[in-house]
Amino acid sequence: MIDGLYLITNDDLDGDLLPRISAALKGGARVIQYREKLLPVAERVGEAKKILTLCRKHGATFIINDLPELAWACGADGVHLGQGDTSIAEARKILGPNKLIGVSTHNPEEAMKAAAQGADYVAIGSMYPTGTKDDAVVVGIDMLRKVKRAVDIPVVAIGGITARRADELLEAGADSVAVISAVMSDPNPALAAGEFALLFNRRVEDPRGQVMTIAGSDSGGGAGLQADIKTITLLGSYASS
Ligand code: TZP
Ligand code: MG
Repeated sequence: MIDGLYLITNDDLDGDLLPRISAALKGGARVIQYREKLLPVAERVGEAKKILTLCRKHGATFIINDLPELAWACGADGVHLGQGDTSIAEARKILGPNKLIGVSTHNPEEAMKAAAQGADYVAIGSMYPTGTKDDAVVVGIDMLRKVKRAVDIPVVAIGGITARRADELLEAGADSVAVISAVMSDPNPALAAGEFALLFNRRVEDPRGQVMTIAGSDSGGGAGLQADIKTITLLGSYASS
């Protein structure tokens, strides 16, 4: 299942990758992609299995970047392929019909091709300038709208996304937003992930319960009934006063 906050890992320079992922999952990340380019592949299997265990604990989806063989070896839910990686057909042969295959795209043509070849979701980026990927080209939010119109599989927006910017991506139709630095480089990954996760509550079909606030009125909207109602709504509940 690809929706909500999609967190991609970065290089584990400080040796604290697992606690950071665990915190992000507690904050509400729904998908974790293990994107490790430095460690020898044989050493990635053990780390990937540990991340898988964390994902299972939180009911999150676990995706491996680049390598279908690694996804298969560690029991992940799927693989994410770039335009120059293994073909979708080859990945499908390795992973079988039930695993997820995601593909990085940059325009509707690439997205439609990926969908026709059996991709389960596409990523489209870069939405904004990013310092995380050297060769990322900004395609912008209008390209997200075009890709969303072109395919009927989930569309993940990626590249330079912050919690403040995510709002307009959700409005443009993103099913999920993928981030690295906004969560992995934050001193508090749980809080950072939580900020994103709250944004997706607007898609909850039925409010999660009803909450009545008993408070004074603050016409500035920073406190009182007005602030409470905003908070309750962000939490996905139905507010009354
Ligand atoms: N693919 C396109 S942009 C990007 C990748 C992997 C980097 C995303 O990182 P950040 O820090 O969220 O901009
Ligand atoms: Mg790749």
